Amino acid sequence: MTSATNSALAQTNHDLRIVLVNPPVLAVFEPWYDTPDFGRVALACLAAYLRQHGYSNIKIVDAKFERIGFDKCLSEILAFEPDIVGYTAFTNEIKPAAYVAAKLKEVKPNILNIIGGVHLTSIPAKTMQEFAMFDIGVIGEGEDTLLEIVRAYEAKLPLIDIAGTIYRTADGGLQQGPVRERIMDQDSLPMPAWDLMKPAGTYYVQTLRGCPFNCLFCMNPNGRIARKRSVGLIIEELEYIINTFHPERISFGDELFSVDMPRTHALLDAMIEKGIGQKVKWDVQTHVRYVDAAMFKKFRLANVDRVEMGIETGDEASLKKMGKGTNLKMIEDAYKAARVEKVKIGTFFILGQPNESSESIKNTIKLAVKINPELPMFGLMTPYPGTAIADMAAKGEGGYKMLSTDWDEYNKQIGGALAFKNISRRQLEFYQSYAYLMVYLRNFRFGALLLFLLTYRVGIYKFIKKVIGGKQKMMHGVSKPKDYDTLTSSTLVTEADMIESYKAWSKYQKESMVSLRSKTSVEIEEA
Ligand code: B12
Ligand code: SF4
Repeated sequence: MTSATNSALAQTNHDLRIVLVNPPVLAVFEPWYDTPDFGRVALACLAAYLRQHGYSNIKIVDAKFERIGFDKCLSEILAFEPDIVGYTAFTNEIKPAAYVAAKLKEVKPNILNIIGGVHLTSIPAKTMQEFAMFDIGVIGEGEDTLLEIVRAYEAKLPLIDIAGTIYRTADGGLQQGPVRERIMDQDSLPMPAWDLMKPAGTYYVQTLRGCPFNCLFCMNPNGRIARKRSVGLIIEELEYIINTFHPERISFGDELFSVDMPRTHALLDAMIEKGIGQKVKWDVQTHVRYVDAAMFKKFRLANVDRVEMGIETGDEASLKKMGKGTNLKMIEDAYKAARVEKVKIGTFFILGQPNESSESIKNTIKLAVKINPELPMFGLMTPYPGTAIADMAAKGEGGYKMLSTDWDEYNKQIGGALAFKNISRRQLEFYQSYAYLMVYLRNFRFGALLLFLLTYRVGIYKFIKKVIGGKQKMMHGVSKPKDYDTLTSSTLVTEADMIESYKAWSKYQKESMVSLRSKTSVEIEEA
């Protein structure tokens, strides 16, 4: 944008009306995700940034958190009379987002529909082709890009050439703007606008963006440089949330909470000093490489409720190929250290690793039983676009066969997107249930098993129905709005597109960090 445009914009009133939307769910499969007691961080971050730049007519409609369906979501958006509506979507949320956007266009064709979030980021051109109701897409980190779109829209400038966007050209084609550099100085961003959401039971707080690893199943949306907020600002956000909303829990949403261990010690010291852990339950997700005896001791002193780590598999050969930078010894050492300090642990495992066999799954279950996490989680491999797994599945490598690019099927617990050559889908689903049972039963945790069954009863019922019924599709039998399938038909994405999306995202990932690597003096952890 030119300086002339910028000064013209500085004089405007910023009376644009903007709604930011987390779309409703089609059906409740996993109550924790589908009827969450927490709002979507991305929307709070974007709203805060717009507000910091003078746009105060903003409404957040977080349909999942507010537990509202499509009709209510639409009426809430329309009641605000927006000029611009922005949608966020993971892959399993893109069709519901597209449905809301299409319905809005039917009644208000002039509303500008913007789509952002990890799905659009991972496969931008195809998403825009597949879903014509989106006018423009935002690739990657959204704050600056959204602000530039809003400013250009307000100034009635064509929405072209803005870095980090994919937009429609006058002749009906698609064009990508220049690559948007990532925001190195995360302290320059305002605190998420939590005040624009209803008070929640749980708050996800982000202390950094990025992760140095390169797991086959993850697109690592924030890039391989961990960009951190400073301890003072994090404490400020924690205290604000606790004192204003009195939540039950704060979950740190970082990919790797303790990736910078000295900084983590400093943060935990500050939390201990302020007694944060006495005021609220809190948990983190991190990586076995970045925890040790001293760290767990500090976690205990800070009164952590649970430390969660992605273990993924108990098979050494699979671990080696995964790109996570771990091995069995590292995993077992981390869990021993946690046990010494009596810190509760949660673990994520993924069944369906490349060339997975009954043998390698048994290794995973054996490890899970041995480390006996308080909260075990076993997902099924899902070929999210932009990942090496999707690339392999599309090429028929790794023992995979792609079943579907119907994004509604892209759920890690019971989705039906992938088939496996060495092992049938039903066998895999059987192992998934068996794994949960083994962890609880072999460790004589009968009460915990009962609690688990009660908590996840809806998902378990749907899962059993699907397995017994022999249905591969998760969405089988789910009732949808009657025009849902027509408005969100999703047949356009092919295996070749998935291969291309992996290539394109790997390239974008690198380019969005080129100058950060040379500019920053902040220490960078590379795997
Ligand atoms: C924390 C987290 C969660 C939390 C969310 C908590 C919350 N309140 O938001 C929980 C645990 C609930 C969760 C659940 C799931 N998650 Co999750 N999650 C993450 C994680 C670690 C961080 C996400 C985050 O909040 N980032 C911080 C915000 C600020 O970043 P952001 O969301 O990317 O938003 C920025 C940009 O994307 C963009 N943007 C986003 N939306 C929009 C909208 C507009 C209009 C614009 C302009 C820009 C824009 O701007 C934002 C600010 O820069 C990511 C990994 C990661 N590093 O991102 C995985 C990740 C997003 N999750 C993933 C998945 C798969 C899931 C599940 C589907 C798992 C499952 N059950 O199958 C569920 C979905 C639940 C649901 N349907 O609601 C995948 C998504 C892959 C994909 N292609 O979909 C990721 C990438 C992890 C991975 N390893 O693959 N998740
Ligand atoms: S450790 Fe792996 S799964 Fe976790 S955020 Fe990093 S790359 Fe993704």
